[in-house]
Amino acid sequence: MTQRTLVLLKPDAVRRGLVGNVLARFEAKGLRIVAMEHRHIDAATADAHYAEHVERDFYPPLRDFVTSGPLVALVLEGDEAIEVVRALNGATDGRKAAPGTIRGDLSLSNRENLVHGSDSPESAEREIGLWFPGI
Ligand code: IDP
Repeated sequence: MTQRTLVLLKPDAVRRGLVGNVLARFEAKGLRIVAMEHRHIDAATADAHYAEHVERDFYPPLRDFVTSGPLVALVLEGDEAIEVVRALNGATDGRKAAPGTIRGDLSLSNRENLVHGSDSPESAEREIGLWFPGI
């Protein structure tokens, strides 16, 4: 089933010059970029995006991180795109993520783990509406 999913290339990806590397993996897999924007978000946007995490202990440093510099937000489309992107991203903690995944190959951190991908069709709809209300 064709799906759309919201992906963020977080500020560490931009700072480390890994945007091209990560985008190439999604494109090589066959996913299509249907929207993309370079943005530096404020705390209110971070809170809206991570609404389910705002009360968690790990959230204040996560908010500082995602607002620390520009990121690249995009919408990817393809067959089973939500699950496929999550598999390409790898486990949340870069130290534990499998080699071959984005986080497993390129991140050594639980927080600075380069990418976000929507975790369900409901999240994808909500997040795409938040980041790209026009599409
Ligand atoms: P996900 O991005 O793999 O879906 P979530 O559990 O939704 O993981 O967490 C959102 C983001 O919060 C993670 O990608 C990571 O940047 C950060 N995060 C999650 N758990 C921790 C933690 O235990 N310590 C620090 N940061 C965390």
